[in-house]
Amino acid sequence: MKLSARLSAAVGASALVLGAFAGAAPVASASEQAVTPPDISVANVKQHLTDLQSIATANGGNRAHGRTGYKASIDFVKGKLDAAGYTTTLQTFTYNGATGYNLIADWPGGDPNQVVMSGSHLDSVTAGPGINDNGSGSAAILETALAVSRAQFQPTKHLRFGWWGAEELGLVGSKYYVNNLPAAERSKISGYLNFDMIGSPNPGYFVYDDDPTIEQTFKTYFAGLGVPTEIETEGDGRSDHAPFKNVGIPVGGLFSGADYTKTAAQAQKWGGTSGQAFDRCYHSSCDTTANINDTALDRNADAIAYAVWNLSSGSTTPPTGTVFENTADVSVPDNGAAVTSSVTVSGVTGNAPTNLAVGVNIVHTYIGDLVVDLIAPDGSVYNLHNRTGGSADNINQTYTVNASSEVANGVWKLRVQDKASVDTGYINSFKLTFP
Ligand code: DTR
Ligand code: ZN
Ligand code: ZN
Repeated sequence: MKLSARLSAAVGASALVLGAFAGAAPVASASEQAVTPPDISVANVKQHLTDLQSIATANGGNRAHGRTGYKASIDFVKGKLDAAGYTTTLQTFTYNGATGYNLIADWPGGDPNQVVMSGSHLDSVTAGPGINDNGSGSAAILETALAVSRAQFQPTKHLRFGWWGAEELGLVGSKYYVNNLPAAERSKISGYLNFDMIGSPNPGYFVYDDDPTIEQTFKTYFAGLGVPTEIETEGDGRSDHAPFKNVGIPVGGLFSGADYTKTAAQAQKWGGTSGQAFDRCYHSSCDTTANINDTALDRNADAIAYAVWNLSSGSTTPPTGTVFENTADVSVPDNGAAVTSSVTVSGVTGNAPTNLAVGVNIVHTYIGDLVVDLIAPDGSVYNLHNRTGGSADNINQTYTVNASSEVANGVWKLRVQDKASVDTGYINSFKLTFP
């Protein structure tokens, strides 16, 4: 169970809640409409990729952990950030007998107790230069950071960027960073945005389905472009957002696909080639500057800037709130028995409030199949969803429940039952916020 201040969803179709925190977040006021960041020049991002390619070429063909090409990559990124006014920190660790490096860059200013962090792994595999995996994410957040400097952007929240080492060996650098971050510092990170492979040559447009506010921010951006997105469901644990998520920090991110094959339906909505991998050069020597789709890189880089600007702006004073959350996935049997996800509430005096915020995140391909109930510690049932929504995907919503007749402390359950055949899904998270 986790207690932490968290971003919470209340994002309208056109407006954005700018980084509201725990509790039933206020609906965006007129003054909190989305802010428009500067355009991120894809030419600048591609120039960074060309420079990373040159570094790999000059260092044995790769930028892998423990090789000279990785340290040269770190020095390249650090030099640009130092020149742009960032406070940079080089964090070293040892893995497989070699020194690894994380680069952390803080943009001076903003509330140090509300940190919006963006990160990408900078290392490649030994087989090649790693331009899409993950020069693309590294270069895009680098150019976003430089755009912040050029604009002398002064958001409400503090901006931090990270470039991770040894991701390819098991998220080693990002794990080291999170594991060595004191709990008090972790709780200051209001969101971590991860970008790993965002320029795939046969691209998809995938949005991480973790923190609802971050997810909706990206969806709002792509909706504005008229570009459909899909939920990135196979990424859990597959990149550097995992160590942050595992300690309760809200996470999100973008992904354009790796070695999985693009379906005909996906080619219909995104173009490209069905029956072919999103990136045929994944972890291969051909992952060079020729292995990039400029449109995907451009769109994703601009989406990063949109999220950084919007999640760090706004004057919303985070309301207090105590969060109890269970993020363990619980599979929902197709047309089968009900399943539950539980949280144990403790330390809350008296009864639950009239506005108990119940955060529900269910990944499912036909929410009209579902009955969703909140079960109080005494067994009282509060129905949240009763087979509405038809063929829509996923329930990602915060319900406000008048639970004032219930004693707050005890085991609360989210009960989900799929009552029709074919479509399936799982409980992704269940969260109670006591204002
Ligand atoms: N593990 C990443 C590539 C990767 C594979 N699936 C996902 C999902 C979400 C983000 C990244 C990935 C790597 O090879 O670096
Ligand atoms: Zn990789
Ligand atoms: Zn990667």
